[in-house]
Amino acid sequence: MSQQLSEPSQHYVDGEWIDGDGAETFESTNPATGESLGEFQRGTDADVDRALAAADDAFEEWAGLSYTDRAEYLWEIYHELKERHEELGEIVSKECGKEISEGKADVNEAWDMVEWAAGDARHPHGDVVPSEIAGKDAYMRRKPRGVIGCITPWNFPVAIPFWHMAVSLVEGNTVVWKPAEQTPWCGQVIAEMFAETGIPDGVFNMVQGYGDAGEAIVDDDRVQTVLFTGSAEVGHEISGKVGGEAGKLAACEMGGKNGIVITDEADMETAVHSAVMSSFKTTGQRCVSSERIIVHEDIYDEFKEQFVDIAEDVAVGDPLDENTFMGPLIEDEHKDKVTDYNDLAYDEDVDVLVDRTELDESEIPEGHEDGVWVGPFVYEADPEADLRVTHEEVFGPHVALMPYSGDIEKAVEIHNDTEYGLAGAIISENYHEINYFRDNAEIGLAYGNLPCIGAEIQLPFGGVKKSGNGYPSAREIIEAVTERTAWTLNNAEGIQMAQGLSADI
Ligand code: UN1
Repeated sequence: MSQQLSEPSQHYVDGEWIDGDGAETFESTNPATGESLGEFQRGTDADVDRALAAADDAFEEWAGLSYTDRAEYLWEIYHELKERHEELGEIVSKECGKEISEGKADVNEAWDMVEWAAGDARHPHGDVVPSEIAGKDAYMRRKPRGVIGCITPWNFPVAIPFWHMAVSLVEGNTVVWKPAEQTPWCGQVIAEMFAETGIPDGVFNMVQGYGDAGEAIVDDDRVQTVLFTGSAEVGHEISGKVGGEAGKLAACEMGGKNGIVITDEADMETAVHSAVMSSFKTTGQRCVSSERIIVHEDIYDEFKEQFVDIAEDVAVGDPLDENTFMGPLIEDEHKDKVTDYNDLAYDEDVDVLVDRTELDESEIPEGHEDGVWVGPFVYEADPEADLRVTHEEVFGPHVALMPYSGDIEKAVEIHNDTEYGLAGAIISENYHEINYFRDNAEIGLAYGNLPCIGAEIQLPFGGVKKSGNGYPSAREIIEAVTERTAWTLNNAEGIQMAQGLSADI
């Protein structure tokens, strides 16, 4: 563990590592082994208050710097993330259980985001608008909003914090960040990186802790924008609270019950690969993971046979072993949830095709007996049936195969039959079908002949319906972390006004 600090690890506030106000600590646990990775101070309301005060004080001076001067700190982090790719990827894998190539991909996505944000310091940031009156100049200019509260999840413990913070900081805001309680070590490492850049005190602040610390951030009046990525339950609570407060904004990106439509004009290899990647990578624990595979009846049997074969065989195990496809679930409580949904599938009388809820002892690698193991669970369900398992998000390798008959309109109707609307994919070689899906699927992230995981950071990332109310990432986040000023300047003699107004008195 990259510890230059006293144990248990501290919060980073106002340019200093500080002891928290409370005496309580919590542990980070490796979900593949059950071993402790370190002890962390649990943030209290008082700790959050201190961080917010520091961020508030630091804002004016930070906002007064140029974009490129602010971006310099991010460029340092960009190089550090690249240099420490292997080491940081391993930390991600150990702390959140993603297999090692995914652990490294998390770090890769983080530097992509930092590169985008720091590079954005040299992009145009507003609009020059033609005034309706000759002799007037009209512009839209942006300015930072102030203190941004960032609450991030454990499944992308390095990438998502940079989705939230990189653009926010380059735009001239200050931040108070609470990493997920399951991945405080990643939080610690990121805070160490910021500390090493010498970023002015109070611009970046990190408080470790649980939901109560997050709530203290959300509830405070000094916070101008709350950025949240995580569960629908918490996201809707935050949106509800913040939505009622004048001048405060929330951008929340939540879960999904994502579907893949495979038509009778699909290439079978693309279909099987895309479905397997989308359903089982990250052990189904991406907000964009798919849990509904909607397959045309003419190719259903062939698809089912190939998909089931892979689901039965796919390697679950030590995330640090390069042959592993799926690591463990994040924690026991989550395994209980996934198991309950697998049990519910039997209660709802679907046809279970693969059930690896409990792995065979021989499948569990030595030294990993205390890991949170679960394998794929695959079942066949009638797409017209009103089932909880095919409509509620499980966030695990729990997948319904749903055969459909009819045309692309029917397939998309089934696809849209969920309260969520985050990600989805169509597998087809027919451009009419592909375009119909693109135009009618009720989702924020749509893929053609690809898995529905693995977004590119320069695209908007967010959902519709119950999946979110904003885009806490890349280009779109700028709307949540800046104010727009409409600036009009008269260069002519005398006052000339729009709307036909006369300035005569
Ligand atoms: C999430 O799963 O919580 O596109 C968001 C992807 C990732 C998703 C991150 N960037 O697969």
